[in-house]
Amino acid sequence: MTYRIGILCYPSVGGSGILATELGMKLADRGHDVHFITSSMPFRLNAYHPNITFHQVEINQYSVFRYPPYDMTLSAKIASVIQSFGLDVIHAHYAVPHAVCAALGREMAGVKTPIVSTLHGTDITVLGEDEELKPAILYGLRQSNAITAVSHSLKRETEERIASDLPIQVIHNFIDESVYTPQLDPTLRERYGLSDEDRVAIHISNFRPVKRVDLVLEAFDQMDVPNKKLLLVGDGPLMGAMRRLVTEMGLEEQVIFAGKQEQVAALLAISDVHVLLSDKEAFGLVALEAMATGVPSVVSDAGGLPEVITDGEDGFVVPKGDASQAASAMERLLTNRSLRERFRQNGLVKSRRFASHDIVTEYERLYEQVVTS
Ligand code: GMT
Repeated sequence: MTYRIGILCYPSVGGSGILATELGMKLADRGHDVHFITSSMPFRLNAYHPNITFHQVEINQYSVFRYPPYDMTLSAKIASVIQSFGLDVIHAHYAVPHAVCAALGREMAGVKTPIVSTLHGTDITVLGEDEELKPAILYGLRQSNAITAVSHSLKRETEERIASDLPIQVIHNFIDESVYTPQLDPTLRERYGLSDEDRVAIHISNFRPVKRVDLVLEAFDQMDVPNKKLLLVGDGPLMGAMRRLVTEMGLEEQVIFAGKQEQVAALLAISDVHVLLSDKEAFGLVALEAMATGVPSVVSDAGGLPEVITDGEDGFVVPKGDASQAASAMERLLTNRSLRERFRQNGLVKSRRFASHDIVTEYERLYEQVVTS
């Protein structure tokens, strides 16, 4: 059975946008008719697909509005797509604003199109702390016909923070295994000025405070590893502060800022260890990307990260905020080739648990359940 599916997500760079876009593309490959309803073209949606339609939400910039009415415009767009294309299901990524807009859109269209809402983390772990927003989150979730969370940790946190009776199903994130493979581009290390002797740690994020790039630098600084290098990939609000910190710490020769990159698989493949020491992380898609690329991770024990990385098997899980434990875990991996190789092999096997085929099938089953009930 194939369906007409509307997908709402943040189209810009970020795990939830990547996941929603990859899911849409895989569903389209399986014959579903997929409609992305977003503010701009999702960044990974770069190839034409006959089963995919992109509906752009154009925000009215009328100067009388102090705040452009994005949520309202998105809801109206959802209503118009429901009416024009007869959607069978709407998949909202994030409770706020997307699940709420899905509910408003279906109400405006005067239909009962089922809504599947996927929680990705920050809507619960950050926005959920704001008492003023809680009713909106709860409304979006109560209006949903099915709710999924990307980790058991996020499911627990949603029950604790928002409401304990919400029927949440855990569907872990997946990666496109044709993209994340241990394929080395032999010229790439050289292009970043890296020699064969260099031991390379990599961190990839949006440089927001929650990612604790400062702690990554502190741990890297503490490590006693000859020829150590740190590749920092991404950009975001703390970039300027992190550049200054690198200078203050005298690490200019060892830290390479690679900037925002859309295809990170090749950069992961030239690295020896991946590091992610976030204070909050519902899943940590990048740790899975590293694992599938054959790079062991050192991660904090935040949120869902321990569901992705198994301590002592395919990486190390260290306490949140602890730079010295992170430093010694990175040091162990960077100085011990056989340990690295063992973790790499374990990780490659484990990453198959997050294979796109199985996880897309779980979403398909959920669509069938909400459409037929
Ligand atoms: O981590 C971010 O700041 C971006 C955010 C997003 O919207 O992509 O990531 C969240 O969703 C990802 C996909 O499910 C998860 O892998 C990230 O762990 C989650 N981020 C946080 O919980 C902080």
